[in-house]
Amino acid sequence: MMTDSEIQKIQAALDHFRIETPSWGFADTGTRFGKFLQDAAAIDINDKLADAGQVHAFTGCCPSVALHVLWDFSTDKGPAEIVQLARKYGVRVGAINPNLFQDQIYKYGSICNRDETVRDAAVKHLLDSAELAKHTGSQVVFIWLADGSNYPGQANIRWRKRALVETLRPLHEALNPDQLMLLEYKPFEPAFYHTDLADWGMAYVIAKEVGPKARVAVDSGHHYLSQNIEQIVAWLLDTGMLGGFHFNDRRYADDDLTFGSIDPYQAFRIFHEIHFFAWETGQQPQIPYMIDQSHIDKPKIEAMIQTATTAQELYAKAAVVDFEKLARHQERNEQVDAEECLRQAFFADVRPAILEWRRRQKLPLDPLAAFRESGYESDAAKERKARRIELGLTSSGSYA
Ligand code: LRH
Ligand code: MN
Repeated sequence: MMTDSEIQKIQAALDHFRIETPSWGFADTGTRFGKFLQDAAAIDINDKLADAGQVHAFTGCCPSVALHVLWDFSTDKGPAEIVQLARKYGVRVGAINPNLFQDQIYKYGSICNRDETVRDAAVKHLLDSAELAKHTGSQVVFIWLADGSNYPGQANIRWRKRALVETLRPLHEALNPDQLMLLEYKPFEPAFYHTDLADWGMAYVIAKEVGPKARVAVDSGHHYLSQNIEQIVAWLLDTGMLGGFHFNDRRYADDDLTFGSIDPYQAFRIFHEIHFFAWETGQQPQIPYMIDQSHIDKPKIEAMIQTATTAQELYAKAAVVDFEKLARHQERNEQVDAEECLRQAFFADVRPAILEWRRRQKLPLDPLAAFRESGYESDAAKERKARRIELGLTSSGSYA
């Protein structure tokens, strides 16, 4: 049974736990082998924000939506219209994600490209993204770079490292004092020999050289299977360089599967390092938690609700680790007892306390079931299927 203090810890943890949904998680996405269309998938930014509004309405913990500049903004839907739309659906615009990976000019990289005109175009896109963030009231510009090479000798890695700092500085200067630029590292894909921002250390070095508004972003899928992600999180916390997360899960590589679906204990260990840091320092770190997933076959809104409630459950479990006891066992190298502190919490049934939180928030006790009963998805499927035919958006497009 949960003690009253454990139930209070869970209530307090859920009161501040918020996780941002990605606009692109509501639209049809695929792999290089194709994309399977879903009738209910979002077609445009209005649909994406409407669907994100559903996730927040049923879970109470997803008030903001991350946007991807080239996928969400257009000439007829500028920042002001999008802010209005978000408000209409009960959410707000979150992180702004520039896109320096899909334009043909970026074949040999964007900000690390040897061609100055390409680097200039990339810097302009970053500055445009900063302007968008100011108009949408976003605190965060979230940067992921596909930049890298595919063969030994193809690239001067040191030259490209220096180019990273030179071309990221203008964005840093353009940001408001309360805005942050997050550098998201990734070891490989789409580059398969070297990636310019391949791991946390490289992102850390570049962020330090760029300036105090630069931080490191941790996408849980951007690690080798043998890497200890929670150790990276602990180091970034301890150095004040942890900028935010892209949460998902994977069995092999950057699979972008739903968070906690493959290795929930991994997710728990990450949340443990954050709660343990807060307990030890007395500071609750202000970390933007975001989802970054691609729902290839799962119904997208259901997958997002499943992700948000799983994240709540794992965050709540990690909040009830007995940190006094743990710290004592750690000092005395009592490893079995120390590990038992985490296992006790991980295997604790926190669901009654979460139901209590939902009851207090006047939220449905079972968000997924309530969403299914709402009939929103079948209505959306009917309307969007017809609209797709009208817009001629019926083909999924093939790899080759
Ligand atoms: C790259 C990434 C990055 C994005 C994209 C959608 O793998 O994680 O965060 O912008 O996925
Ligand atoms: Mn990501």
